[in-house]
Amino acid sequence: MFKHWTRQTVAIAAVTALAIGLAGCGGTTTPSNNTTTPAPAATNTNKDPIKLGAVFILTGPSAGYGVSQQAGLKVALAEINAAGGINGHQLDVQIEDSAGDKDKAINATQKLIDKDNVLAIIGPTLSAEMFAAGPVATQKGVPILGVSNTANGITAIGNYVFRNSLPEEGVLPTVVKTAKDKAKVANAALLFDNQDDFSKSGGDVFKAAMDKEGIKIVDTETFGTKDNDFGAQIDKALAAKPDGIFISSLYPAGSQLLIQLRAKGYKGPVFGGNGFNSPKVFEIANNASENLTVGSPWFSGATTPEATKFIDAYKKANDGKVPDQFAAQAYDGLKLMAKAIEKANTTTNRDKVRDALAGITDYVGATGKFAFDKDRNPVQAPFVLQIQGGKYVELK
Ligand code: 1QQ
Repeated sequence: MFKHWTRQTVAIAAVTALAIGLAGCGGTTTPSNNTTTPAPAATNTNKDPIKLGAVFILTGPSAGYGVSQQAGLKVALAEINAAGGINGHQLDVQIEDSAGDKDKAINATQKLIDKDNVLAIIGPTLSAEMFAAGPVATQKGVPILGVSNTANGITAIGNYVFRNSLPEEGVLPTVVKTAKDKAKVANAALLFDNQDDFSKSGGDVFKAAMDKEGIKIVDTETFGTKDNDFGAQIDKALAAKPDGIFISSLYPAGSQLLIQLRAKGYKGPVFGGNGFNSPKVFEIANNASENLTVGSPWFSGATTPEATKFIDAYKKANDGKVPDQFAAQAYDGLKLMAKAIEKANTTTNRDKVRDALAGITDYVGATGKFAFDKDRNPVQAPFVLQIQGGKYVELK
C-alpha cells in the first residue's frame, strides 16, 4: 500500500535518510550551475561520453507533456555537462518521440537499447507506454526510469523499472480530503477515460479515496481518450445533482470536458488528476479551467534553493516560460540517473546502475526531498493546487 505522507513527514524522513546515507557513504552531490548549453568537457576530453536514452511524447495531441519533459531534461543535461559530466564523462541523451503510441514506445525503447546501446532510459511519458515498453527494458536488463507514470502497478512490471513521479495513489487521497473538508463535497460524480491506463487507474484511486472519506458517488461516467463530445455523460452526471465533480483524464479530452461542463451551467467545484498538471489545460479550456483543483509534488511557486535554481535555469533556456510538473520531474529524473551512474562508477554496467538507483534515499531535487521506497516508487508529498487566473496556486 502506498504510504500517505504529508510534506512535513517526508521532510523528517528524508532528513533521517540523509543522515544515514551520509554516515554510510559520504554522500555525493552533482555540482551544477545555471548554464543551459552543454559546455565542453571540463577535464578529460578523451573519455567516451555516457549514452542514455529518453522516450517522450513530442508530437500529437498530448505533446504538451513530452515537450515540457524534453525541456526540463535538457536543463539538467546542460548543468551536468557544464559541471564536468559524470566521473569525467560527458553525458549524451538520445531523445525519441513516442507520439503517445504504445507500439512507437516499444520500438523507440528497442532502438535505444539495440542500436544506440544506451546505459539506461528515461520515460516513456504515459503509463500506457510504460506498460508496453517497460517489459522490453526489463527483459534486456536496462534500467528505465519513468518521470511521469502515475498509474498503479508501474514498478511491478519488473526490477529494472523505476519512477520518480508520485503515483495517483499518493496524490488523489489528499485532493479528495480537500474536497470534503474545504469544499464540503458530500455527493460526487466521477468521470474518467477508461481507455487510457493512467486515467482508468486514477478513476479507481479517486473512487477508493471517496469511499474512505465517506463521499457518496452519485454517478460514474466513462469516455474514450479521443472523444470530444461529452454531452451525454455530462447530462447524466448533472442529473444526479453532485456537489463536486472528479475527473481522471489526459488534458486533450479533460480540457474539452471542462469547457462543456461549464457550458452546460455546472458551477460547482471540479477536482482533477495528474493529466491536468499541464498549462495546456488553461491554454485550451481557458476560463472553464478556473478553480480546478489538482494535486502535484511540484509547485512552480516553490522557494527551496533547488526549486529556485531549476526555475531560473528553465526560464533562461525557455523564453521566460515557467516550468510545469513534467519539466520538473524530467529534470529531477536525469539528475537522479546521473547520481546513480556516478555512484555505480561505470559506463557500461547496467546492473550496477540499477542497484545504485535503487539505493537513492537522500536526494533533494527541484520537486523536493526524494527517496525511492523498496519497490522503486518515490516517497514524496503532494501540494494541493488550484488554477486561478491561468496559474496554479497553492491551497493551504
Ligand atoms: C500517466 C500520467 C500522464 C498524465 C502522464 C503524461 O500521469 O500516464 O501515468
